[in-house]
Amino acid sequence: MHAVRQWLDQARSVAVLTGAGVSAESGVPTFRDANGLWKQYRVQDLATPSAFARDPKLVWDWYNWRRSVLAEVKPNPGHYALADLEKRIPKFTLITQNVDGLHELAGSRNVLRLHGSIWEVRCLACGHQAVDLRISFPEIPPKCHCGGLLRPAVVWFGEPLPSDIWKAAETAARSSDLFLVIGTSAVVYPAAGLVQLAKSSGARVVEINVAQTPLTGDIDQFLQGPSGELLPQLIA
Ligand code: BV8
Ligand code: ZN
Repeated sequence: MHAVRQWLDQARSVAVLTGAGVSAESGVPTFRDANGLWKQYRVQDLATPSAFARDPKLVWDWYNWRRSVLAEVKPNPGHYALADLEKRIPKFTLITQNVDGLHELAGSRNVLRLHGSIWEVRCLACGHQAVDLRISFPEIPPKCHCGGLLRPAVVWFGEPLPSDIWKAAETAARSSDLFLVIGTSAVVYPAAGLVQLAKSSGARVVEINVAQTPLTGDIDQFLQGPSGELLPQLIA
């Protein structure tokens, strides 16, 4: 921990990649320990265009369950610590795989949302995209004012990431001298690939997770523990 604190003090540009683990202490189930109700589904079975085409109601039931859980939760000390860190480091980029919006709620400004937002919807017919905070709709699946079907404006498996956001994330990883990877199982690509990109560009890589991941053997420092506890200690 002491070494990482020193690296943070010396860092000119820091990039951070977060996953569902940073929201776990806010009470948001990660994908691995999702509510028993959805246990019989894998995220890859629900978060895909074909699942939505086959059964838009089932997919919306899942998203509405997640939105209703998220409507009750707050950012945790880990989110706030990252928002603080952003104010202290000359160049700081927060890259998140999460769609819950908790980083922004905690005050993070420069957030690259690789996988979109659960709080935005997009019309399949007219393409209109907007924030929609409703946790119950007049009908499921919800319809656009044009009559088209609305979908969650998130990136599903098999869908490309928004290219401008992905390019900004690559640039941030490549130009970082310290890369923090926090609360992710590092199995989803291309997001997880940012770690290797940072490493091969000369960054020091620090992982914060309650458990080891496929990355743990390849990085400079593994801080084992809940991010909601370790991050505030790191920036104290
Ligand atoms: C793409 C948005 C190409 C939706 C998500 C084989 C077949 C088919 C596809 C593929 C394949 N191999 C690779 C692929 C590509 C695929 C992929 O990576 N699949 C994986 C599963 C193998 N990727 C894609 O399809 C991507 N698109 O490649 O497109 C393309 C290019 C051009 C043109 C067309 C296509 C799109 C991927 C994005 C999918 N969308 N989410 C939604 O959220 O509803 S992914 C979703 O799952 C999340 O966003 C997140 O990214 C991922 C879950 O990962 P984590 O965030 O890490 O969460 P998880 O629960 O897994 O882990 C939690 C971690 O926290 C654990 O490590 C745990 O120990 C830790 N933890 C728990 N508590 C704490 C903690 N840590 C700290 N503190 C704590 N308290
Ligand atoms: Zn429409």
